[in-house]
Amino acid sequence: MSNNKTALITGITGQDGAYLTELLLEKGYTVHGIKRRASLFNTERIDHLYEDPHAEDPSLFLHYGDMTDSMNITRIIQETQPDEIYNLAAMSHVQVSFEKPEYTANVDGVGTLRILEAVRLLGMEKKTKIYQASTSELYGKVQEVPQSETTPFYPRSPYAAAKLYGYWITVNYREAYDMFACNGILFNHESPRRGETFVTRKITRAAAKIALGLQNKLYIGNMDAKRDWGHAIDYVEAMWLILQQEEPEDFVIATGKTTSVREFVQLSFAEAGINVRFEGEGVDEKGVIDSIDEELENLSTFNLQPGDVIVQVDPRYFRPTEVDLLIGDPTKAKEKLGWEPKYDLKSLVEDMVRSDLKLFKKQQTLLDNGYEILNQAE
Ligand code: NDP
Ligand code: GDR
Repeated sequence: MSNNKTALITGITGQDGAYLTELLLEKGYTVHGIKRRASLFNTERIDHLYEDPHAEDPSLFLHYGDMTDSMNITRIIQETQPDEIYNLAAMSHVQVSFEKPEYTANVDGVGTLRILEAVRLLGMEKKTKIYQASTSELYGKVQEVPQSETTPFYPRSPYAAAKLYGYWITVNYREAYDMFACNGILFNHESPRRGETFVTRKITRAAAKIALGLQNKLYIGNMDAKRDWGHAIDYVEAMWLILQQEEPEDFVIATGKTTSVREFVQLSFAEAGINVRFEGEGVDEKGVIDSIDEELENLSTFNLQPGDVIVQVDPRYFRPTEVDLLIGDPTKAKEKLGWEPKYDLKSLVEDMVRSDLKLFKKQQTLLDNGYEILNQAE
């Protein structure tokens, strides 16, 4: 049932864009999304939601666009007349931002300004509410824990520095032009739809592939880093709640618990049936098979046995400046938004590993039947 509200989502093809689209369609919104032109299809995460534009009364529409193109963004906002804009588009990979700093600043920083300024230019300040995808990366070098809405920022990457601009320009437009523009300061959130090069998904994919005998080792970076990991399904609900408030405000969204990358590796492999213990230190640290669940023993084409190394540190994945410890304080969100996450770390890991096992079982079936599979980047 339509609720007569229209939302525009930038970054609709990403992890959060896909879950948010599902949520808004369920709530009866008409949803418009901006996708980038690519030489290959890039709408895999939302294909199950897409309706033929020729169908009767469709509620999801996609528009070609780019955060670096002001005129394109302004035209799409004018044409779609959204009640709510969710600005999720970003070059969102912290390590890649060290390699593409200027582009990251343009998309993640100035891109936010382009949205705000388009709304102002079109005289839609009183009509359109804006959600800005801010991040726990803003806290960077630890100033205090847990991190709340009042904790000082100290960005540690070109990504975080660009997002810092996005955060403050959102606050500035809210104060200068009385716009309903809010920052959600979201801590890491993951899911089976998480991009394959973020650490959690890289780990759950490796755990699944190793358990199925499709891979024999996971190469990883800094396992001492600690993150406050939640499930994207819970976090997109918070985005929506932030725009349903009487007053525009900024909110920290987090679980309040932190876990090291090393522990995430152990939990994920255990979920796939392999118990891992760690030996050695620093770059010499290794994850060794402690035991393998009985039903897995015959599965490995690499004939992996207890004592074999399956996790190895590769300094290639170290960052020039690292964020060591993130742990969020979601008190304000709980009190004002009534937000409460439904997933904990255990159910998140279960969801991701089971989904990757399913995915790679499909691939295994193809391989067993003589079909070649294109290798994806690890
Ligand atoms: P993803 O990387 O999965 O998705 C990013 C989206 O932005 C994709 O749709 C991508 O398109 C799009 N995009 C990238 N560059 C451009 C561009 N130049 N013009 C238009 N679109 C572009 O990120 P998530 O879904 O995980 O995150 C959503 C937002 O939330 C991001 O802004 C991220 O920085 C922020 N964030 C994420 C957190 C997390 O833990 N996931 C935590 C806190 C903040 P394409 O599919 O074509 O690449
Ligand atoms: P992050 O997520 O940088 O927190 O940004 P990521 O999963 O990339 O890294 C988390 C931590 O794991 C360490 N790490 C590795 N990271 C990757 N990607 N690959 C590895 O092999 C690896 N080994 C160890 C990292 O050094 C880091 O400490 C994510 C993104 O979604 C941002 O867009 C978002 O703003 C923040 O979360 C909150």
